[in-house]
Amino acid sequence: MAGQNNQLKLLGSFAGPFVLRVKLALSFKGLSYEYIEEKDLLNNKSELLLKSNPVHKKVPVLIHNGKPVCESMIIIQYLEEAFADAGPSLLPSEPHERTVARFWASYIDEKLLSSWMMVFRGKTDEQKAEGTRQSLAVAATLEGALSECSKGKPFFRGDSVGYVDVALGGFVAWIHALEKL
Ligand SMILES: N[C@@H](CCC(=O)N[C@@H](CS)C(=O)NCC(=O)O)C(=O)O
Repeated sequence: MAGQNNQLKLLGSFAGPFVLRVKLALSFKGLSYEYIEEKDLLNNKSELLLKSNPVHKKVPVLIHNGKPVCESMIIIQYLEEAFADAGPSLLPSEPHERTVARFWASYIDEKLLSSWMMVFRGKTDEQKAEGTRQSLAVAATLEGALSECSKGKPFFRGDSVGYVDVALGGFVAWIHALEKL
């Protein structure tokens, strides 16, 4: 648990899928934190955000005892290391399994997101159709990996929730929206 000498703050925005990843990880680990909503993320970023994440100027940012950590999956790796005794470990301890989890989380960020963006932001019907085609191909690859790694169990690594589930879990609402589109 984050005690008085272990102060955690999370800068976020309410609909942010990347923020949700960090909220999920904090919750699975049972870590308490102060949540600070970035009220006008797109038009008027707070001083705290600009100071804490001067490179990307994006949320989430975790601030641990005054020190900022940026980028959702890097924050989760940080939580694993800085709070190793808190709650269940999200990354497997075995080095190869750990690397496989990182590989698929990075695949989600690099491939799934870029194809979704094509659907949401494509300017022509052709661009949107190409985005849909790529999204379905990427999802099929992910499905294959999920069924191979989970061995029919509910989570990516089997019985317990982990790093890849958290990487995808932030997007559940988006996936429903994409299905409608
Ligand atoms: N790669 C980043 C992406 C973060 C991101 O895109 N955050 C969005 C909100 S969910 C944001 O801050 N957008 C503000 C902007 O683009 O100016 C991560 O994983 O944390």
